[in-house]
Amino acid sequence: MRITEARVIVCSPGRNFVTLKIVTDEGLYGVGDATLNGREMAVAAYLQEHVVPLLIGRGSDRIEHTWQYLFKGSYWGAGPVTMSAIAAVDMALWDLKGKRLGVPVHQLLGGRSRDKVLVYGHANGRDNAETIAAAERYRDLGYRAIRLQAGVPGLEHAYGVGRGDLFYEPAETGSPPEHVWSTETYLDHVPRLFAEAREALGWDVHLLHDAHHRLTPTEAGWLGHRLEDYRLFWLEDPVNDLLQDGFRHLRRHTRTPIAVGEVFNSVFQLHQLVTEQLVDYLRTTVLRTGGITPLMKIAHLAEPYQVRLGSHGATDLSPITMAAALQVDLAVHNFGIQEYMRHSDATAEVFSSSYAFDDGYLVPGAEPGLGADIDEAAAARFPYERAYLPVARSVDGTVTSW
Ligand code: GCO
Ligand code: MG
Repeated sequence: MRITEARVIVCSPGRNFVTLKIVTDEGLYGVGDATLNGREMAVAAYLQEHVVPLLIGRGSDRIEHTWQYLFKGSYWGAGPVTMSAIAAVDMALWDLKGKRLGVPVHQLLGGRSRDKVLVYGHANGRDNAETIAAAERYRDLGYRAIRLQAGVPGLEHAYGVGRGDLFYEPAETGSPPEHVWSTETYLDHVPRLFAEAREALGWDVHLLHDAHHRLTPTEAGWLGHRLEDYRLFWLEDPVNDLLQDGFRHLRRHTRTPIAVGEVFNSVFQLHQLVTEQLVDYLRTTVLRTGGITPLMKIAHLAEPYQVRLGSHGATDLSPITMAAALQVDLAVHNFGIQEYMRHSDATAEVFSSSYAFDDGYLVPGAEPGLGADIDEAAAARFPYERAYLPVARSVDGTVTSW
């Protein structure tokens, strides 16, 4: 099968998405997600100008070879724009191979290691009571794992809060929203949130929390230690993900399990974390790290160290990424949990998917390929709108991690 056309589709059904559709001379097509939140058009241009011309006329079946060609051929190594673009090609080629052979992609990755994929939902509210009420709603829907993000008294905004209790979408059209951040206020508050949550929800549900890269290793060690009493499933991104040495320091101070890696673009950002067993879960996704092909290698590296996958699954990853992630989650042995933030109704008008939520798990459909698609006519009804992620400042005005 030869590639005859590759279309870059940018749309904004509730938020921006960049999608690649690769069409072949046999009439089959494959789809891939290339969305990089807040910097979408950089990836669209990279694909259009630098990748699409290299795909036309190429055989669609040489996935590893094409991956290496695009990665090594670019010379500059792994960065978020390059890897998001390569990921879209990789997903689309796996989709095509599955469709051509008439099997879901997990069959090509070795078949199912499990029947269904444990997911966690994102409960949020302006204060602890609202957040706990949202968690109760999730539990009523059947969720067995829930991430709690609450507003912090004294701070106008906190990561993870907004747009309804079961939804969260940080990007805003127009200029970047600015939030004021105080680590002291936050550290004071989070243990109280989990104390109240365990009191209200009991112990029969997994609880998670995202610190969103904002703490120093010492602060994170202190927080992890304080949270031990509430037995978290994980504390996510406690420190800047790229500071691998910071995790050694953190590990000495807490037994709370640690998850990192939603911003990682390559195995080189995580190999030390894995081989020194400094973390418990990798948040690395198919999209950010260059596709299914490299994520399978990362999973295999992590398996003997008992580090498990806990892939990022926020709303800025389109249903195509979610479908691709589920194929990996089903196949690898060392799967832990999958983040599942629900997409908006507008997003569902444009993207179709065959996975379904059932009693705390996502169950992928049995259709060939990835099991997700884009309706281009529907996409055209939602034109791109420039949008930015928030920027945070400390109380004295210093720019800090959001
Ligand atoms: C998560 C993430 C997201 C990110 C978002 C940025 O754990 O789901 O931290 O909420 O902030 O994906 O685009
Ligand atoms: Mg996160």
